[in-house]
Amino acid sequence: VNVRKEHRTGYHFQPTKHWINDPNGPMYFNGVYHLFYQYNPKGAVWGNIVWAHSVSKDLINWEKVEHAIYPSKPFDKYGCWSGSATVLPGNKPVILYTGIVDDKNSQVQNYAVPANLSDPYLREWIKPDNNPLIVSDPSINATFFRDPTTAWLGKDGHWRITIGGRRNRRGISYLYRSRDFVHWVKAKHALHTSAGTGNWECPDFFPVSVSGTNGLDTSVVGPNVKHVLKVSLDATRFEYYTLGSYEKDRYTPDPDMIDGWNGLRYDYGNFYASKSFFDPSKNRRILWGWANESDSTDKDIKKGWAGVQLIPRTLTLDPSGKQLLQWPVEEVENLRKNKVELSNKILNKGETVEIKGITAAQSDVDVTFSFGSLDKAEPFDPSWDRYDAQKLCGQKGSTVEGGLGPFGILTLASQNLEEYTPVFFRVFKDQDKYQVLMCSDASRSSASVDKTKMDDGKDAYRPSFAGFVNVDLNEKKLSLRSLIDNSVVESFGAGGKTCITSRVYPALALYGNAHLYAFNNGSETVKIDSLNAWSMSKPVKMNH
Ligand code: DQQ
Repeated sequence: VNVRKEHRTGYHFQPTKHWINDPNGPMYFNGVYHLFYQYNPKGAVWGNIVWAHSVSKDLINWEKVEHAIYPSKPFDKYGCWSGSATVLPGNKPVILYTGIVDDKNSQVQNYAVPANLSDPYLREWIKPDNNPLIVSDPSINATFFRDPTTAWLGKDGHWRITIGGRRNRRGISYLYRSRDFVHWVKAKHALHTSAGTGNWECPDFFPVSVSGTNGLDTSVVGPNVKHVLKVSLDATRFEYYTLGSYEKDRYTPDPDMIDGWNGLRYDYGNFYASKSFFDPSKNRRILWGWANESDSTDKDIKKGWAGVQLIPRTLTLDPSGKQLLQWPVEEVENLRKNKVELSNKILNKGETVEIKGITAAQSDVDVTFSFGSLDKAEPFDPSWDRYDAQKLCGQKGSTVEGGLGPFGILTLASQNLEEYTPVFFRVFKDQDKYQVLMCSDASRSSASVDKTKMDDGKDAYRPSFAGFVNVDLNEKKLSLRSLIDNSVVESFGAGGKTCITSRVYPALALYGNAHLYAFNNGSETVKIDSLNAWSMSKPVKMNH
């Protein structure tokens, strides 16, 4: 394969070539982080799926090792799909994954264990002969029965896992219990279900602390704990999560949670099949998500690769208890160099200021904007769909003048702004409160001839991704951090309350030709209180 370098990332995880999708079985074991992922060893399209495997000491520098799990037995002959790792007492890792057993995509759950626990990289994995561990019963549609989670241990000494599926249009998270991790019995009740959501892929279920920012081991329960259930919606390719309580092996979302399409999302952009794990070395919960390409399959094949893993994020509960916060793991900051700073810079309506001195194509930008008043916020039209931020951003883009906002940054911009991906805020007044819209708008991200059509004739996928930010504006400030990496723009609004990832394919703003600007197109003057930006080095080890 002749791999095209253009648009490959500098510091995001990707193999040297071919297709990747879901992160699988992330874990920390004896000083080493393990990332497995869905991989096609034969091409840049989905298929022939194996678990590729990379190891790291810091979540940023990765070393490739042998594929951990690949089709070889009747119970996984047609594919080794997603799953999770659990470190059992006695420090023994075990992987649960979905095996495809026929050409109809019938699914069973299997396990694999390291061949040699004293190998620090756990290169070789064994699939014992008592697989499969779990087969579907007649109440389950075997083609929608996949992606087992990390197991948690109940006070009764029994392990639990949940597995995604659906019954008609109802999304389901099946619950299984086991005393010995080998014999699994389906519980009478599912962990949770929700009508009308369609098939649930890659469920993730874990506790978060209500009294601090430490992450919790997956088995922790108690009064200071809330639970999170995240599901990936097969039908729309986005994920949503709820916060709730877990009792008697049932999960109940809190009353104010939206349990469906309009639910909270980890990321309002290109982010799917995510999975979290507890990192005991730093007492944190870490979230991994996959970002697919936003280009045609033809283009993926031509460039010889498709898909990246996003920068792992630390996950904590917002002090309000109403949502999660995400922030790039601190280790990514070790890649920062050539810091540039700006402070107290006024941006009047229509002003754009260039942030010079960094390699804008591969950078980390952290900025706080302030404004003197909220009075100019535009009224929020009651006819707008409160749950369709993306539609609103499509209408009210970065060039559409406003009152308070749009203001933000123009990432991956060409010198004369023929192309750019703006990440910005726009504040609306909605009766007695404010609505803060955050956008990451790919619609002008590429000046190439195919900007409206992809080369297979389909409309280019250049969405105006957006989400609302549930933030208190009392201090009249809004902060934004973006990790920019050639074809990735990963943004964190208001300290990680709202996150949006875009995949974009600039034609001009490549490498040294990419620029970064801050802008304001609202009539209210805004100030860059402080801006710090860095060029990002390439990790030393990324030898995939
Ligand atoms: N990808 C895997 C499945 C999972 C889906 C197959 C989600 O196990 O449901 O590659 O992207």
